[in-house]
Amino acid sequence: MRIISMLLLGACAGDGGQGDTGVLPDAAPEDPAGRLLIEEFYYSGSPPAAGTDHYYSDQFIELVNISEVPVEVGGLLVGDVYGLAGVINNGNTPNSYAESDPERVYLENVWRIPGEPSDVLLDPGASLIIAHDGTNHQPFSTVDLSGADYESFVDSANDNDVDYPTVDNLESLHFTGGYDWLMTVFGPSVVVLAPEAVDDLESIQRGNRDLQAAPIEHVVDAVETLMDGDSGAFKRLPDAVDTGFVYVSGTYSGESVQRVIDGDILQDTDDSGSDFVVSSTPAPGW
Ligand SMILES: [Ca+2]
Ligand SMILES: [Ca+2]
Ligand SMILES: [Ca+2]
Repeated sequence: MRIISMLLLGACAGDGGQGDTGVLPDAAPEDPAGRLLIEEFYYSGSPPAAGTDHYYSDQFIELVNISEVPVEVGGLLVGDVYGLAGVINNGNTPNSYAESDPERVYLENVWRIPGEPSDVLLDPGASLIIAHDGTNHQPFSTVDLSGADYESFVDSANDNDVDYPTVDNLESLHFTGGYDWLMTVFGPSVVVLAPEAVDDLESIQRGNRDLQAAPIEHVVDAVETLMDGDSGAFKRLPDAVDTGFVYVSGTYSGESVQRVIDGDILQDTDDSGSDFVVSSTPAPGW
């Protein structure tokens, strides 16, 4: 069994941190629904630095256990949702399934935390970081993901992705990307699905793309980001999952979106537009 605990929680160890509140000793692990939230999502890529531009290998997703009991995260699915982020090129029009099939989410890529649910536990108040690449991205970025819990590793013949040995790999269930799990820097949407969703995934052909549709009842949490404030028509998530969206100031802005924390409580109204704020300092760990 793997137990992910509060090693990254230094900033919260003092008074008032989420980790201080009512942790039940020796509580039995529970499933993730209602207990696991996306705390931060960094997708925009870094401003030019150290001779590179268009640096995006530092993308990450951070999940937090907001409950008082350990949460079973083995088998958890994470995917990015099909659809344009906005009018990226002249003539782009909304192409998501948010309105045509609001009972499901349509995923371009699906990754899974290896193991049975009880094989991987996330302690109360602890965070779990999923990295594009589990390494220290300095000097190309300020983001250090060498302490990430998992990374997306694409095992391809030409070895373009790096398998960082100290960070466990996610299991690739469905991958349609290039040499790594690059989520669009214009603004992707991500869903976290309960392990049992794997039994209900359906392959959907969209032109030359093969998507995976999952019933929304399996959604544990989600975040919707789009290109800008005028891109609402491009929403990918149905209202039952997320009624709003959030956006950063631009591609390669080095900005992440972070969960609003009200006192000790992570705000969750199923509206990414009010539950997340833009931060100029992506902060894996919390
Ligand atoms: Ca990778
Ligand atoms: Ca690895
Ligand atoms: Ca964080």
